[in-house]
Amino acid sequence: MAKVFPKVLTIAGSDSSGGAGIQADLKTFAALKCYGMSALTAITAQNTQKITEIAPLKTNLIAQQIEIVLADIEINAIKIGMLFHSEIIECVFKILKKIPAIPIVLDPLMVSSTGDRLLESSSEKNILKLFPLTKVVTPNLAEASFLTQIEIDNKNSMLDAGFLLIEKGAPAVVIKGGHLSPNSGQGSDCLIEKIDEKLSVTWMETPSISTNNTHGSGCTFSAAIACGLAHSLSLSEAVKMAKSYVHGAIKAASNHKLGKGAGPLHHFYEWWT
Ligand code: PXL
Repeated sequence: MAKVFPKVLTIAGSDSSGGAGIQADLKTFAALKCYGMSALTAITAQNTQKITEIAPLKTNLIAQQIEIVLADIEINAIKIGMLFHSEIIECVFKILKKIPAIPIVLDPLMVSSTGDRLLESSSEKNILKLFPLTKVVTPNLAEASFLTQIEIDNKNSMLDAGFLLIEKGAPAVVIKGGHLSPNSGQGSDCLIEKIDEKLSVTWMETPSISTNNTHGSGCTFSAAIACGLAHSLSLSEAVKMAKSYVHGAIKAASNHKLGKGAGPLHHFYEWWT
């Protein structure tokens, strides 16, 4: 009998250097045994050192990419990455609100590690509009802090920010605590889920890796969660699987260093050594 793979769509920007954005998402989908599809929101010209140009696509073209795929293919999960401005947020919102059954993972990214804006500053708060449509939102500390206006400098303030993001409409949130305690040797991520009106908190620790080959790790993490959900894992299982995959891909990246700046992850570390 023909084997059916879960099908996952990413709505995100293109990274010409292949480490982040749509390229990271599609590699992650393939590595985690999902059939990947993409709706491009913007094109960036970049390498491992810098971004020189960002061009958003017309919203009409973005809408058509998503709608034509949805009209034809049964999709098991959606990942949302770079949206760049409010009109794109609005366009994606209008389409996705019509398909409440498909789990959506939202990476609310705002600024790249090179300091370039992936979401215009005037549009940052508008990303909140998408929260109620999602299964989980995956901010880093800076994004969680910006969206809640809470200064996050320890695990308690990380939790406060997570609770507030749930109040703001997300059914669940994973805050990526990467830079919270750089000397502890541990990375602490926190999953907060609203289950039957109660909040459940799960802390997940991983030994931190000293490396700058982390370009696209946030994209890869949210894409991997979408794959877990598409494979019918529970949210906490999907997040744990995604953490373990990203950890392995960062660890293996040093054997495949490319570029002069922040290198990409090794998405296929389980196959190519
Ligand atoms: O890693 C965040 C990110 C997401 N999407 C695109 C990017 C980047 C970072 O550079 O270029 C398209």
